[in-house]
Amino acid sequence: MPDTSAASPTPPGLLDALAALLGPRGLLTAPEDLEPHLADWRALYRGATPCVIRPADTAELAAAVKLCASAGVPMVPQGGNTSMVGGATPDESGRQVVVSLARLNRIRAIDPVDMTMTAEAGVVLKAAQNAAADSGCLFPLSLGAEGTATIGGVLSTNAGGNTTVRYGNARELMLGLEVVLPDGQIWDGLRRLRKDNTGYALRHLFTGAEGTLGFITAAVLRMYPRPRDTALAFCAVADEDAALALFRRFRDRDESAVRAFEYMSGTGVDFCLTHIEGITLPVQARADHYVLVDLASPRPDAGLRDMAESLLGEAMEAGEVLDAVLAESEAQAQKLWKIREEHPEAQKREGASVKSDVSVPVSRVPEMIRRCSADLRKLIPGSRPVPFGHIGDGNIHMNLEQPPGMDPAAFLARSHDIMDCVNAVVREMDGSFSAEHGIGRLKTDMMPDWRGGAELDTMRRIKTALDPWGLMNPGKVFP
Ligand code: FAD
Ligand code: 2HG
Ligand code: ZN
Repeated sequence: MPDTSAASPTPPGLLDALAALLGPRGLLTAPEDLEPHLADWRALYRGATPCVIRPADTAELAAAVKLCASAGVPMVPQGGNTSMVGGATPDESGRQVVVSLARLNRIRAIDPVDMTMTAEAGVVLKAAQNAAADSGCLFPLSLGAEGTATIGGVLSTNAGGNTTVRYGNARELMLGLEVVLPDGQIWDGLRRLRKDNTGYALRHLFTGAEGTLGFITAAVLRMYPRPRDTALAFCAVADEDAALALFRRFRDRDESAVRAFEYMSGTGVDFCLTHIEGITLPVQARADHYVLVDLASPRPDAGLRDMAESLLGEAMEAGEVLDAVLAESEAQAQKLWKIREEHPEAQKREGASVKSDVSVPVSRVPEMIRRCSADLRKLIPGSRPVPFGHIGDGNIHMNLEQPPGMDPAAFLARSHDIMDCVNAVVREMDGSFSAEHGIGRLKTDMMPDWRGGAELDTMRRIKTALDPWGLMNPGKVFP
């Protein structure tokens, strides 16, 4: 059994053995090289590590994992390090080794007949999308961090994003996996089968496990026909109910065409107008609520623009839509999407904010936004609720911005009160406290309350079976 006592430093000889195995490109130890790997995107955590391992391929990773495992050294998988919950950051002990998958960045195969792509874990999501497009197909997963987030990261968090409403979460876009287990064994499950009922679906265990069960090194991804007709509308809507009513109009007319349907508050759009260059308000007058309706179809004659005009006209007559703009070009469509995508960055620049990535049944979203906003304003007078996100999935980022002028640290000290305030409403509605970002380090203390009893117990048994020494991403997911 390896020595896993918290007090033990990096075992002598391990760094030399890793250096001999991985070469200078595969092992970073200089402080300036470690720096980008130590903190998370939100700057919630800052850890320490003796080194960053950057293997060139699966076999090298497996050999490095064997070395670390036999030395009892904990390992933290890291992809693009865009986690919203501190999932890829080492702790402060200085014992946890960061394992970056960045050099496993090959697209091994693309098959437009099977509609599959075999991509390594370090392939950046945007690169996977581009590779699919080059082969005349679509890899539909899309999120604000797609220029940095990796295939290994999106699968390990079962990321959602903007197109879940049409194509599902990352899990639904994955057919097979290759994994390096915590003891260094390689499991080759890179099957590209649509049907494969052969015992436990291990691939689904590693998806969403946030690096606590092993390293995803490659995946078979599912592609779709590329869109040949698109339409995009940015709408000012009367209220939260009108946003949902508009979603239903589009969904009920042609569910398969609704690629994304995103809600934004007036406050969030105001922040984007203030802080992000190149953003202008596309509609005539400011509103308290907006939605972005993104339509796409593989049929060139789908007539999506006509459909959008007709449904928006009906919605205006019904008083749901106050004003709307349809993109006239791809460039304008991108500009409209930018307003939505820059919400996290604009919130960051406005000051301190606390995020609550929650979901409720779609029908309850308007009530949830209203109740949470009212409760949050009461909890911290002057604070500014900034709800936005994936209304079609019932997943709203029920975020709260600090009151202007308040000390950011004093506001952040209330983080848990703020999240509890939102979660209390969400719980009453049979929702979830973690819709798409995962648990990471941030939400481990919520697990017993929300997923306690048989559920957490079963998760622990699975964890112990696969990682008996607790070396994989310790301090994440489990309290
Ligand atoms: P990392 O942050 O590096 O890691 C995430 C977790 O996965 C960690 O626990 C890590 O240990 C583990 N991990 C990473 N790679 C592997 C691997 N190969 N094997 C095993 N474990 C691994 N998320 C959404 O779901 N929807 C959104 O719309 C969305 N928008 C975002 C917008 C912005 C601006 C930002 C900064 C983040 C956003 N996120 C979103 C969160 C984040 O991008 C996702 O969680 C993404 O899936 C993380 O990918 P990554 O490669 O950066 O993973
Ligand atoms: C998004 O939908 C991401 O843009 C980030 O999930 C959400 O910043 C957030 O709270
Ligand atoms: Zn989101």
